[in-house]
Amino acid sequence: MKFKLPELRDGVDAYEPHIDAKTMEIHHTKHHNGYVEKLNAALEGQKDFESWDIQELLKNIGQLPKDIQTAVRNNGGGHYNHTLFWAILSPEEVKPSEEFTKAMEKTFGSMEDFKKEFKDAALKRFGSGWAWLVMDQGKLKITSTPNQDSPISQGQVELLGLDVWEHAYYLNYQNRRPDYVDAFWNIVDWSAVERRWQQAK
Ligand code: MN3
Repeated sequence: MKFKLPELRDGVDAYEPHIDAKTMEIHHTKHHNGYVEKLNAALEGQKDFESWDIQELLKNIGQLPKDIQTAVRNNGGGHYNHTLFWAILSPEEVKPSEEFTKAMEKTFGSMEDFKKEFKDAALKRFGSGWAWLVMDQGKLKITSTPNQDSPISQGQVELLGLDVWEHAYYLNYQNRRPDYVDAFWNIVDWSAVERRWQQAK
């Protein structure tokens, strides 16, 4: 399968001032595109895996030839994680439904508690990686991964992810990762998160 860079739903400047247009442009056309190109290069000539989609590849990294496993983990993960990240962003926050809010409150206490715990996961991730809200064995859970590792490779379903690589925020926020995490909530499309939750339940 030849993988392609997906379009941004709302364009590069839709998330100002929370994520600036320049960061979005570089993040999408350079970083994400780089993952797509390197993933395709790693899979070049791998006839046995031609029909595999990105989820199948990341769920079964161990079945791939040893010499391409790292490339698929990093670049396939990069492609998959960023595709999800763009899909849960909105120019303005789309509020969660009552049903989803209740499920979140049952697990985390309140949406504020959830945000606190999520921020903690995002700040404790040393170096590059991601903070996640996932479904794990049918339950809502906060987790984080290093580099471009994806929860899908651990059998979890990603509902919401935040890229905490410096390339995701450094132009605007420099070392202030906490401010970037706080700003993120202004542009989360909870309806997209909730659709993933409904499918994963
Ligand atoms: Mn990134």
